[in-house]
Amino acid sequence: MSISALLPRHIAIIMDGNNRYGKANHLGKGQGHVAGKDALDPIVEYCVDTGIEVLTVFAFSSENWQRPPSEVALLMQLLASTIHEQMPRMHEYRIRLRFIGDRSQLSEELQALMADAEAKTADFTAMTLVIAISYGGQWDIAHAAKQLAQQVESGKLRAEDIDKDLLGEYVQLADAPAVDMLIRTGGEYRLSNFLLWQSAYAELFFTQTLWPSFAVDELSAMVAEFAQRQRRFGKTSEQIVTEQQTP
Ligand code: M2E
Repeated sequence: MSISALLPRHIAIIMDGNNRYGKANHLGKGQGHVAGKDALDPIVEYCVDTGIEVLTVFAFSSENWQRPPSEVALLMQLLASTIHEQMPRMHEYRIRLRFIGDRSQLSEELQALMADAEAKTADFTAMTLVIAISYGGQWDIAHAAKQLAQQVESGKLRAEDIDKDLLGEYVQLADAPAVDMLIRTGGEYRLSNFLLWQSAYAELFFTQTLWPSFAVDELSAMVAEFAQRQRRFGKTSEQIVTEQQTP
């Protein structure tokens, strides 16, 4: 098996634990998110250096709108300032920035900032960094279904021609490789409506580490574990048993 077959092409991260980090470190309200914002930079650099094609992070979920209004407002502020601050780094590392999620829920100002960031980095090829904002896996699938339904309604498509491959062309990130590794920090064992369709065959990784404390060493250990799992996957269970019996 070649080394590239053992390396994930697409890593997705649920960056959970910011608020608990803030409480544990006696930070002010919402300051855990500020700490969380800085944790991403070394992770992005590791992924570029390792040759990961796509890194997708869950910045704000469909369900996060139900958080206290003050926290939602702070997160929106933080998203806007982060996108702004990240632009020089995107140019330096030649990273293409993309956003997925229901943009209609966001302010015109934030929507414009996102569109501008995507346009300015569209030709970069070192890696694609995808930020999920106002994103939910169920929204994503429903949104794709609605587009197919509209084609049926207008007579461009027959219902009987809808299958998983066609629906898969209409979900977010249809042009990217499927998620190979899905990581959740912060100690919960849930997918929380993240990339449901795209993670159908993903290897799952969970850690107690709160997002602001998540560092490259731990990610690198997970990528090594991913390679081990792929190695086993490439063999039959009989081969694995034989291997364990041979000292
Ligand atoms: C992020 C957004 O909790 C969020 C606060 C803002 C920063 N963040 C976590 C992000 O996910 C935009 C870019 Cl360009 C990068 C990271």
